[in-house]
Amino acid sequence: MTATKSVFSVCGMCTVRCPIQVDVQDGKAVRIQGNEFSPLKKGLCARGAAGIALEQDPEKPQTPLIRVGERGEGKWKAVSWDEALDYVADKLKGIMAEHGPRSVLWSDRGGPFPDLHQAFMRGIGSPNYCNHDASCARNVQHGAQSVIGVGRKMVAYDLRNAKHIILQTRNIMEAINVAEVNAALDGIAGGAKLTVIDIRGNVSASKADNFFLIRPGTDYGFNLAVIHALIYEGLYNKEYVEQFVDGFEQLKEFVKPYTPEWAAAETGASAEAIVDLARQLSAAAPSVVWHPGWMVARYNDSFQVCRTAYIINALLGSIGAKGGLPFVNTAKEVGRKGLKKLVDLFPKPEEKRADGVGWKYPQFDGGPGLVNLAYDAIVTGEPYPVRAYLCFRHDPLMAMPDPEALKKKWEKLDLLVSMTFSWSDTAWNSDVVLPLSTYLARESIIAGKAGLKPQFFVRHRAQEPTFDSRADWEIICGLAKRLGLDPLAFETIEDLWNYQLQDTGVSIADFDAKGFVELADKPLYRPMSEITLPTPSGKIEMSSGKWAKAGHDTLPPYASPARPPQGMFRIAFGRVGVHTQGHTVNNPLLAEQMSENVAWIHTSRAEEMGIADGDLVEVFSVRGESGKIRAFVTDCVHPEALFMVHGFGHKLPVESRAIGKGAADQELMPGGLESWDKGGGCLSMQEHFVGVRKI
Ligand SMILES: Nc1nc2c(c(=O)[nH]1)N[C@H]1C(S)=C(S)[C@@H](COP(=O)(O)OP(=O)(O)OC[C@H]3O[C@@H](n4cnc5c(=O)[nH]c(N)nc54)[C@H](O)[C@@H]3O)O[C@H]1N2
Ligand SMILES: Nc1nc2c(c(=O)[nH]1)N[C@H]1C(S)=C(S)[C@@H](COP(=O)(O)OP(=O)(O)OC[C@H]3O[C@@H](n4cnc5c(=O)[nH]c(N)nc54)[C@H](O)[C@@H]3O)O[C@H]1N2
Ligand code: SF4
Ligand SMILES: [Mo]
Repeated sequence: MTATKSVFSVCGMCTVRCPIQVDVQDGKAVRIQGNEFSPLKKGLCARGAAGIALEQDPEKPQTPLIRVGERGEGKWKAVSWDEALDYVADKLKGIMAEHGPRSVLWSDRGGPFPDLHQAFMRGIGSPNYCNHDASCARNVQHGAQSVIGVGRKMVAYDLRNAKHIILQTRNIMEAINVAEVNAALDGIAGGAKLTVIDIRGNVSASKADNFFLIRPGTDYGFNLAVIHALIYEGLYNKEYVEQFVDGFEQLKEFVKPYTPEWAAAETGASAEAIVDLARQLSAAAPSVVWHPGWMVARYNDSFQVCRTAYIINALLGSIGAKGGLPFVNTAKEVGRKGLKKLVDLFPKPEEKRADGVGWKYPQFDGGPGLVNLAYDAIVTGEPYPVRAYLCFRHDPLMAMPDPEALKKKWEKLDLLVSMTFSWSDTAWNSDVVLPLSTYLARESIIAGKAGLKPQFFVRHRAQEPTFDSRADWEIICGLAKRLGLDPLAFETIEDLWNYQLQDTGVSIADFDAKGFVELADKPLYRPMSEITLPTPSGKIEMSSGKWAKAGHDTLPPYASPARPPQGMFRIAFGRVGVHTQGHTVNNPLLAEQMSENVAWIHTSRAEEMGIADGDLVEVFSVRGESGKIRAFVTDCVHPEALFMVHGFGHKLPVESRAIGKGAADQELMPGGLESWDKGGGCLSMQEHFVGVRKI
């Protein structure tokens, strides 16, 4: 046995991308820990520790595959990488010759490395780069942009220094980002209060000082009442508002009817508790973090929930404050040069986007677009036909509502390629599967991370791939070469890294010590007076000028969510600590931790229906789709909600540990692809009712 070497890398078990160090023995990864030089110290979450099982698991695509049967039939021809890349490149050439480069659509799972993907799309001349975010955090992104003019990650959520943390639709203790969990726990240990606003008692709620179990979908009403209390009880920061806020009088007038008493009837929270919360916040201000949420693709007014979270932070003076939401720094703000972008290798296509973002919807962020709207162009041919879809590390058939409707939308595609490190519903329904090496067996491009201390970080390959898979850069540069995109046809990862680093004063060797390179010695908190906000007014906007110009009212009246019809529930979903979305359910180690999901049903409702805890029940949609799942009967969920952890109910025969375990929430949302929040762009996945019957 040879000595163990330790390789600095980046976890890929979820999108958070924590810094890790991997022990490698005889060319195989044997142990993963958090990067000891990072805020993780050596800690990691359960999923991160299970990465080795993923690498070694034979139940994943092991070679490139080309479909030989019908889509979804599961009949494949195994081919070499040359054959697979030639096949995809030839198909793309044919489609582009007939329908133009704009007919090619790309989607991925976002994260820190999309520069390479965007460069590829620019290279071929298509404007249609998208990511998954319409089913995740677009409403927060647009919420931030509408209030402070910049994206949600351009402020930090300074949990470690906070005096009061509010989690609304945000379950920090189970929907994990390791550094964030550590910061929140440090904050709480240092005396910060924790308030949780949720529809069920989750793990975060178990640590809360104040817990509001509210009626599902009433958060906007709750927040308007908090704003009412802050303003009419004189609890907001008047100086800050005068200096930095635009539209305060309009907001004050708007929230007049939304008293705490009104909200009590609407949300189920008591008026006194809402006023008391406002007082607690005022006492802790400006070191308050009212978290604007993460997975907020839930309701038609979720954008307003995110916006009002930022507005509350602004009224408390916490935007820009230490212990609140300080502005982060990029390389530029600390006097350094950023990475050279791969997208700059090619000119920006002039063509408008197929999803309407930037022209039909000028208020939305053009970067990742709204992929669900791009699918409509496949069906309608408007504004032009989309005929090829390259789906990278993204499983829309699990991540979007109503998979049967989505498959129908994809029928007219001439080419559907899935690049993935595990089987997924989307891979199974593709024409070509290109197996991506797991994060332990691939390098990634260098990424820049804005922060109080900005940094560059890199993923090294810890071991060679167990099966015949390739790194993302190998796949994309291989396609680039075949399509004549010479500037992007890098032959080695070092060439690529050197291109990125060329103006930065940082060399690849500088990453050897810690796996990342910090661009500043200590955290830089910039005072509000030094911040230039790119909103139309230059101030924090209570009513967005940009959205108003696009014809959208950002202080709309509250609309009460419909009550479920007699005997039915509102579907609700979320995460659990030991799984990531749908793609770890078949992981040998994590399947052992939790092999199926359960349906949370309130005790009173279960009694009415004769359902006991642990009973097998059938949950059905209004259109008749159904799933079998065990009931978890509890007092800790709102009686209107039926909650389940997302990602279960797999049907693929190639996943022996996941098949037939639990139910799939996305299948219980008929017509869900057409239901989206016009303010923020996210799908509204909890605007659906389900029924339950005992089997
Ligand atoms: N009904 C319902 N729908 C949802 C959600 C829900 O709770 N309920 N959650 C939504 C949310 S918040 C999101 S972010 C999306 C997520 O849904 P997706 O965007 O599809 O994301 P993942 O499941 O994380 O990963 C997608 C695929 O990429 C593959 N993959 C390849 N390489 C990698 C890698 O390096 N790392 C990782 N992690 N995966 C890789 C995985 O195997 C998986 O098949 O789904 C959304 N959709
Ligand atoms: N372990 C683990 N960690 C993850 C992930 C994972 O898959 N697994 N995924 C990552 C990703 S992609 C994301 S986006 C984040 C998601 O992070 P979060 O958004 O924090 O996680 P969720 O569990 O989706 O939802 C948070 C809470 O919203 C509650 N909720 C549902 N409906 C309502 C409502 O109407 N009102 C209120 N107030 N609350 C409601 C749910 O009960 C849940 O407790 O997690 C990230 N971290
Ligand atoms: S939160 Fe867990 S799974 Fe996600 S990147 Fe970090 S260690 Fe990996
Ligand atoms: Mo997400």
